[in-house]
Amino acid sequence: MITIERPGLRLHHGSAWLQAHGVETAALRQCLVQEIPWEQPLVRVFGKQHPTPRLTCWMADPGCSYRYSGQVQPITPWTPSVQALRDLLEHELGVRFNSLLLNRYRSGADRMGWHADDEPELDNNAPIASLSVGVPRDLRFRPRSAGEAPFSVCLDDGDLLVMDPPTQAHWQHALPARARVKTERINLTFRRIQPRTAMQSISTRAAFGSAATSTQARAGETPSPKTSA
Ligand SMILES: O=C(O)CCC(=O)C(=O)O
Repeated sequence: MITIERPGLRLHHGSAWLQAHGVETAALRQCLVQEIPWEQPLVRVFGKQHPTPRLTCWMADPGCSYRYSGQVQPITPWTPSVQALRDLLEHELGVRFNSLLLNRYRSGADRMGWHADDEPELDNNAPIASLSVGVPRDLRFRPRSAGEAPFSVCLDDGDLLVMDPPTQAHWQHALPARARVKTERINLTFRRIQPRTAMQSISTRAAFGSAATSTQARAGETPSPKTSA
């Protein structure tokens, strides 16, 4: 694993981490495509509804619900292949994740806007662990206040990226569109949330990536780097 450090940020990047742990990523991707009930929720941005520019699924322990664009999303129970990944991460990182956002980017047109995973219901002492399968995509990072230069981490098939606290307090991330990318990528971002306060929105803040406020973020256009969530 490579550690990337900046003021207020610490990431651990494991290349081909899944393959190194015996996972066949092409088979995993096929399995996820088939077994996950993918949805394309509508999100309200500046009073207008838009389909989120990617497919998603919220998977979690009972009680770990969240609200998306004003609607409570159903919890999808852990599927066998995702449960196996959760167990592997627990074994390797010593963290029991209780919730997961899956994002399926069908091509380079699908994207996610600037946001930080800093909702109040998240356990801000726990890391966030992200697994990627499929075509490589750049995950961009930028500081929430001026000073440090933005940078990218290229997340390739099978990669693990762990974001340690307090990264979310000081940095945002985004997955920009890439016109030349024609094939698919699935990302699984495992989190620890506090079930009591879980009825809150991961995504009302992140729908279209204009990155502006926590009610808009996360979907996909590239906003001004000056804007913070
Ligand atoms: O697809 C990715 O790598 C980013 C996912 C992400 O930012 C999130 O789920 O919060």
